[in-house]
Amino acid sequence: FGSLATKVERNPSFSSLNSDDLSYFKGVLGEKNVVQDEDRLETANIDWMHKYKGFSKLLLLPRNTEEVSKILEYCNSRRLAVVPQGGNTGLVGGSVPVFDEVIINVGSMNKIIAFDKVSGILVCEAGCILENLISYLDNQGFVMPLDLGAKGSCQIGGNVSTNAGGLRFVRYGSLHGNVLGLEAVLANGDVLDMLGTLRKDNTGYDLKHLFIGSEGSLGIVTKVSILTPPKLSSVNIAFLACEDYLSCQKLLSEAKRKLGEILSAFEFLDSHAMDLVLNHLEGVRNPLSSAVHNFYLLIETTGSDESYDKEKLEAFLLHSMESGLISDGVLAQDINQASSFWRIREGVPEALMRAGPVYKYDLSLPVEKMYSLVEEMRARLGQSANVVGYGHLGDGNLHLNVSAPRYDDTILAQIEPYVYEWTSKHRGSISAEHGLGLMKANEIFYSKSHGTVQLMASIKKLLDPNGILNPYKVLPRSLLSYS
Ligand code: FAD
Ligand code: 2HG
Ligand code: ZN
Repeated sequence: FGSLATKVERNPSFSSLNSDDLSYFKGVLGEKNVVQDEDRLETANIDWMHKYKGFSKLLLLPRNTEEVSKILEYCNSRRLAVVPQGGNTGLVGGSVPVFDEVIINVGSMNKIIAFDKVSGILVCEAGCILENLISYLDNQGFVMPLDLGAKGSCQIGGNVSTNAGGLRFVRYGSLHGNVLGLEAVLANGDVLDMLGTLRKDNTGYDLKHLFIGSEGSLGIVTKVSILTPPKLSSVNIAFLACEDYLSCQKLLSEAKRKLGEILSAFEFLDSHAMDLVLNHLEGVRNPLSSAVHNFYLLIETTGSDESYDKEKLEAFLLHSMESGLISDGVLAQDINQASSFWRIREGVPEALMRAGPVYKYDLSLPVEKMYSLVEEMRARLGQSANVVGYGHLGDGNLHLNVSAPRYDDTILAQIEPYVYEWTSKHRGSISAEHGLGLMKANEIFYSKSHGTVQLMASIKKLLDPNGILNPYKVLPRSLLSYS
């Protein structure tokens, strides 16, 4: 394990579980929702990358908000630390315990509460799996404004708590815009009803935003209301090759100008990412017949006029080919080919996982600077690791991944703090979309001023005075000492 747990000390003010605690939880949740089974706990204690591992002895599965409220109130009074967990697909060590925190998963709270076909507003419980919401909406003629490779496991509560970005951000924007309301339970068990379904509501501070992206450190999200756009009839996807990064950049500017109103994804992967996908995932092949390319781009358009949209995209591709920006390209001819293009892009994290230990950096950077960092890292690390660059180019979000033969302090010392300093120097963010979790809690100052972090810590202390909610995560540990 590449866990940082050894560098973190357990907060001595937290209690350890005893048999009275177990009896209380069983009384509230029923025997079968108080999980002590070793195999179930093993899975819940380890993160998706198998990099972070905790030692929790208890997983609680509440079925409604009232149960969440009762168990949190109890944990707070007993000073039992908790970690909220959704689909456990987080990539920064935020979703698993560091020590013996009680794991609370709202996965049984998976009901759709309401859907308004006129406004497109969906209200649902936080444990709904993203893919189920996507299918539900598809049947209603709508789409989720959020899509990502982990959709089969991640929960909407986890998505909201990480403020996940994903593959359609370039079109629909952040969850801070799309989430219209939510219900959350605070550490002391108080239920905050902010489950509004209004697009406009300027009645004072909009506190729901505190919970969007706070990674379970301020409360447990139990319900969400979200604005969903209508499903449009014409979707086109092109898989393209560029030979240099400057061409990728120019293509992005062109796409924004020429495809603006229909552009729904602009993703890129470099040849290292492509090789990993081709070598580690079954049934995936390069849709471009002509040899090897340096960069691959996936451009998707979504609009309402089949012939107009296709014509537009084809004209854009022809022009890009003639001007030498792209060296090869193919348009998906049917839905199967379209999903095979997406499989390549969405499959990169899985391919990296199969390749072995990986150091992940999720950075916001000016698009024109972004790939220089990948090249610099390649030069720094030489043969000792495979440096891979891909991500949401349309949003200025680079996923820099360093795939190594083993987790190794020498390699880590070559990467950090260099990557963070580089990002800070270019006024980027050290977390574009995955959050800080355990991995980057102490690095927050690379992206936020001292005053801002101090205020964040004050808000944390106000809402969670005993610090029981997802301890050791998000905020620097030096600011979170509790008396
Ligand atoms: P978890 O991993 O279980 O938890 C994540 C964090 O949220 C933790 O801090 C946890 O404590 C907290 N949390 C979970 N549920 C709740 C709740 N109900 N209330 C309060 N706190 C809660 N992220 C992107 O932004 N864009 C991507 O494109 C993307 N693609 C991914 C692809 C793959 C293959 C994988 C494995 C991950 C990807 N991610 C991506 C990471 C991303 O953070 C998650 O997939 C997702 O948003 C987390 O949801 P989850 O339910 O799995 O939450
Ligand atoms: C993606 O965009 C995810 O595929 C995962 O955010 C990124 O693995 C990563 O670094
Ligand atoms: Zn991503």
